[in-house]
Amino acid sequence: MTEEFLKLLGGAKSVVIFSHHNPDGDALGSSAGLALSLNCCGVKAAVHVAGTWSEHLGFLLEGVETDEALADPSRYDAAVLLDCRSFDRLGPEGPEVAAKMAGIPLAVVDHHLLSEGEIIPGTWLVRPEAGSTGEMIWGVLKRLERTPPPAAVRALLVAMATDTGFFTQSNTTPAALRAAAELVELGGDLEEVRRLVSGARPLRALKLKGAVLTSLDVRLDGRLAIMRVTPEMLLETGALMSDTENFVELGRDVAGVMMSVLVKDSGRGAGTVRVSLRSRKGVDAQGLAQLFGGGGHRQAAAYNDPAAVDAAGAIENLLARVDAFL
Ligand SMILES: [Mn+2]
Repeated sequence: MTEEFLKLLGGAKSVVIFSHHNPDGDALGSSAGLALSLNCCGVKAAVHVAGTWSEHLGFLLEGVETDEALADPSRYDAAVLLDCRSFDRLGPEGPEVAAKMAGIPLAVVDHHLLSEGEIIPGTWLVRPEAGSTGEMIWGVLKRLERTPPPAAVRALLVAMATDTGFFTQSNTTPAALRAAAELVELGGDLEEVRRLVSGARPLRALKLKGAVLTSLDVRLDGRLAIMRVTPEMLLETGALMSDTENFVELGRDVAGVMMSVLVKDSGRGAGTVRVSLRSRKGVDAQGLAQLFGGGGHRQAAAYNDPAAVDAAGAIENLLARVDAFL
């Protein structure tokens, strides 16, 4: 952690926090955890959320000041970008946000893999070995000697738990477990976190899960599992695309599957079909995602297929290139 990074975040009196488009548990949890912890020590912290998020994670934003309009960016003396490294990752509103924030010092906290030759300036904190951005935020708070309030402890545990598959995936390092243990010592309750994250889904999300499971197909001698979400499935179940969080994991439950793929087609045409990948150890999901302009981690990656207009097209394009990875 550079001194420059700590000075920027430690010295700021008013901070705005961003994370990637359609934030997941780690993005929302680390945003809320940081905002609530900064609020506690007299810093004004607001969160700007881009896109949509899974409804059951809404509790994370309770008590958090949000700033969706960004009407007066000059009120902030620092911006923080979490779980990604570019305002491009904010989706359609990325360029507008980048322009608004142009004059504000930026601190980046991210655990995604670096591209070759990528240079890390002093106000970037990038640790691809970290299990989650939540784990990194906890490290930052310790260095700044800030004690998170109970809601922030919970939010950071949600971030860590959701990004590590409840501390079971290969990114669950000793450091990740230690970070979680420290938060449990501060009063964090993993049973409560599990209930909030996995036990409070809307019915429509389970109906969609059933349809997605029905679509499960294995290819390449059982090494590849492919599932899809189609506009028809969304219509039939009344579910939203944001209800599909973690569905991609389902394919990995099939014996022999080395990579699980979820193709998400919301019916908006070319460039919008999202492909999520989860792989077993030794299979490079990120390398495959990069072929299509995406990224992520070695065993969890995603991309928007630039050429496909629907799920069937994205599956065809995937099958043409996936062989080399399995
Ligand atoms: Mn993450």
